[in-house]
Amino acid sequence: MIKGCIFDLDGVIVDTAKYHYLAWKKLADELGFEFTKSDNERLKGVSRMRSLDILLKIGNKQFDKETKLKFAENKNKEYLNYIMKMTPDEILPGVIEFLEELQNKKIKIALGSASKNAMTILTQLKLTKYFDTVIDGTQVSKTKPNPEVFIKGAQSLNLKPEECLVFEDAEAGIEAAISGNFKSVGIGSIDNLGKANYIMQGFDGITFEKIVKLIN
Ligand code: B16
Ligand code: MG
Repeated sequence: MIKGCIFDLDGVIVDTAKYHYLAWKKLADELGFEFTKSDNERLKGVSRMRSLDILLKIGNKQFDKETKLKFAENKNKEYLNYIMKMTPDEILPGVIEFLEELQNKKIKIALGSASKNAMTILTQLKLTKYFDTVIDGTQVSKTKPNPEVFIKGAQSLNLKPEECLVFEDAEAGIEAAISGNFKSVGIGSIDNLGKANYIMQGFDGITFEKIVKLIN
């Protein structure tokens, strides 16, 4: 029986990928190489430092650790300029209705995100009141596909993994859910999320009750 839901943030609750793209692109421009929107797909769900490594590989550039930390810090400052201008209008369609349905049904709610900015984003979107617990990039040492973020989420909700449903838009996130023994819903395409128990385009028009029936 599902007693809790664990949500990824970027690509599930809000599209912050477009701001990550603009901030990483600024760094690529400064370093003199092209970074496309299709390249940006490879950074979804990936931690900040791992994202930087992928970006530098695309540009065929190498730097020492200290320089890389400075690049990541500058990118994050640029990213936060966008994040601080976000409003609740940017919450993806159907998300609030879905969270309210969960609250009404006494289903526990967790966030499980790789982002170190997750609390800032939830605050900007006025969503903190819905979450019983928030596990973010500041609390995990192993990134998805390792299930650590979801396992910590379930533990914090006092639930077993098999009692939780994970919502994820990244392939690594679905893999993390499966390896942690969670049921999962993929938000996006069957091409990369085919291993999820159920796949949908978003929360618009969908209910928790319907999903539970479909995955059982
Ligand atoms: P930050 P998620 C992820 O969020 C993003 O998809 C990914 O592109 C980003 O690099 C990562 O957070 C770290 O973000 O730089 O804010 O710590 O999908 O796990 O909610
Ligand atoms: Mg995501």
